[in-house]
Amino acid sequence: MTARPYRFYAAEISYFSAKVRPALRQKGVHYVELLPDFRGVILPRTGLAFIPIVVTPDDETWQDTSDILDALEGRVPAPALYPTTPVQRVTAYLVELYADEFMLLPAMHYRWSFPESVAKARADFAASSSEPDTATRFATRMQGTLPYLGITPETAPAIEAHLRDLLDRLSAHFAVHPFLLGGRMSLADCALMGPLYAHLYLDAVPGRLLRETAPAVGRWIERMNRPDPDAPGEWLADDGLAPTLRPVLELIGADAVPLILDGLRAFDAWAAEQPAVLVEPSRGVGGHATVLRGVPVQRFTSAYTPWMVQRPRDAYARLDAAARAAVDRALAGTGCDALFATRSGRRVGKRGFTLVLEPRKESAA
Ligand SMILES: N[C@@H](CCC(=O)N[C@@H](CS)C(=O)NCC(=O)O)C(=O)O
Repeated sequence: MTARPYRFYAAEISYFSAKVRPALRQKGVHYVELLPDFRGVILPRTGLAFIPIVVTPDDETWQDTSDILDALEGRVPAPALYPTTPVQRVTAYLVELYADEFMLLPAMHYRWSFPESVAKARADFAASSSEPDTATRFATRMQGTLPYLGITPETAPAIEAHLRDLLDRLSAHFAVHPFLLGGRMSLADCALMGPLYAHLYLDAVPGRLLRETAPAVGRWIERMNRPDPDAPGEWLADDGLAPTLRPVLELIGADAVPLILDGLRAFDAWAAEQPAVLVEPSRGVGGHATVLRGVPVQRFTSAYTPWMVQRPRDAYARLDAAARAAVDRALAGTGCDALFATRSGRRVGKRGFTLVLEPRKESAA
């Protein structure tokens, strides 16, 4: 008898769906991909209108791509997507943070700031929805988020320059290595597929830019979407990072880490003012100023950022002193090391699928 499949509610042009799909395929999981059914499945199961979700063969619901990939790795360990050696493991979480949090800027900018991209995205949204009016309203709402993310005519040149640099550096890397950590896909590649495949490859204006200026990135995208579960390859030996990955980490350290840390500081300042009990923050808890390539940026302060920052920080904190020293050496001078130099005040967790500010432990201080 054939086992029941995993049910993956997702969309081709959805950022976070593109992060999970290659993992399901690399692991050779028996799954079906279904268009999102918000009223019948997603809202009743999660209380949230987010995609993707996964419903397992034994009827568990998984939501939030970081939790989905963690759960999948636990349930289907081979081929592994999470390196167990310290430098590669922390790097994978670091790239996940960058892909999920910072890369929203170029991905949303190139989808919603250019009329040609907007027209295609609106048509794609309508095609993948059973309710075209809802899809249109959703598209309008997404376009309206640009200023909250810090995407304005003033910041656009810096965002575009960042993407061009990223494409150049990834092209140089993928000319030598099939995946970010060597010959095998990891969490880092999966996360980067969100912006690079679902938005920047499929959208009209950046799709041309990618195809014309970064064909090696296009080949990586196609490889990621069609992995062979029987031939997953190997990460670099001895917990190594490729010399060609260093410029990518330097770019993350120069542009993304300072912006993420400014968001985190603003969240921490908000959190310090909250009562000591469990608090359910809204998605945005005010606004803050940051800088990208010397350009002032005003952004909303996301309650989700601290939850994502905890992932690489927790992976780092769990290491013994020798392993931490190895990570410090590997990241020294990239700017990414700044992420591990401080720890934030109050933890963000989940109750069910809901993000919460954990109660303050008065005695722990
Ligand atoms: N952190 C979530 C984010 C999911 C997410 O933002 N999904 C988008 C589509 S790619 C969405 O459903 N957005 C709906 C909204 O923002 O209201 C995850 O990793 O799954």
